[in-house]
Amino acid sequence: GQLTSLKDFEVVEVLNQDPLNKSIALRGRFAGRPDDDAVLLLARKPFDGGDVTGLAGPGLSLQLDFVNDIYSKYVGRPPPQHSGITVDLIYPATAKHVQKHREQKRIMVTETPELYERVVLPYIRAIPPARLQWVYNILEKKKEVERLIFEDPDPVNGFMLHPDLKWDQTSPDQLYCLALVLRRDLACLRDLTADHLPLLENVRDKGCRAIQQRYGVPPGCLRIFLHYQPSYYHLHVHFAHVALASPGAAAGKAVLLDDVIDCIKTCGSDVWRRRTLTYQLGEADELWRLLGGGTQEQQQ
Ligand code: M7G
Repeated sequence: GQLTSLKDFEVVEVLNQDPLNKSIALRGRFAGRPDDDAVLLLARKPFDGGDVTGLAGPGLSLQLDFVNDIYSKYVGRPPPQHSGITVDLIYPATAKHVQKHREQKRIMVTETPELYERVVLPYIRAIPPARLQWVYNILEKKKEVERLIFEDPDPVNGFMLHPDLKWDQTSPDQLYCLALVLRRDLACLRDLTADHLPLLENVRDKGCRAIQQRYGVPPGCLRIFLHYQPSYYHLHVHFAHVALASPGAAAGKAVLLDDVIDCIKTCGSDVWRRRTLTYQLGEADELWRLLGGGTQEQQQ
């Protein structure tokens, strides 16, 4: 349901604090539902670059911190329209959600094709389909309909483009969009072959065009990538502004869509099945345990 305040919410655990991103992740419970965890992500909104006069104007009250020669520092209290924070709620949250947002050691792992077939593929196949409910809600136009940026309805090469959950759509230089392919038979990077080149190129080309038309951000300002491992195993492509420094854009997590395409063209159709892939996982990730994490062999 819809909330108007958090009066019935009780914080149980601070999962993570990120002063650089000005965000925190909390675990909590709602009154009367002691068994259901909620994950709450709070972040300060970026300044709206289009409305600087409203921010640095009479609405901003100042309290002096110190003055030294020509340098001074204040604590400013912005007017309400500039002091918003984004509040993302996952409720009821699974143990997996809690673990994903809890601060944890990151570890690099190397996944050979053999490990993929023996460990990772069975892990992916065992994930309950309910995890993808939000994806199917979008594809079936039950949710986020008014947020749709672009749609190509082709059953084989089609996709839908939406603003990602992570982006509040205030500033284009924080742009983050998500393309979900319509077909449901592709889980991740490992499934991609030369058969899917038209799909991948279609997502790239039409996704770029739609973003330029809607937000004025040109293709040269977009970092377009897939995650390996993703959190959700229904093929999707991230479109993020190149200026955005998010952990999801880092090596060991993001694989550029152009590299995915070029690799298939230069190395052969089954290259993503044959490659050994190195990536990072959280220590609390189930996959890390399945891959033998924590054993002496891996710790060396
Ligand atoms: P991922 O690579 O599977 O996992 O990306 P990650 O979360 O580790 O990056 C899934 C992407 O879908 C992320 O960028 C999420 O922010 C985004 N996302 C997740 N959910 C549950 C939603 C949603 O309900 N709506 C939208 N628009 N985006 C979502």
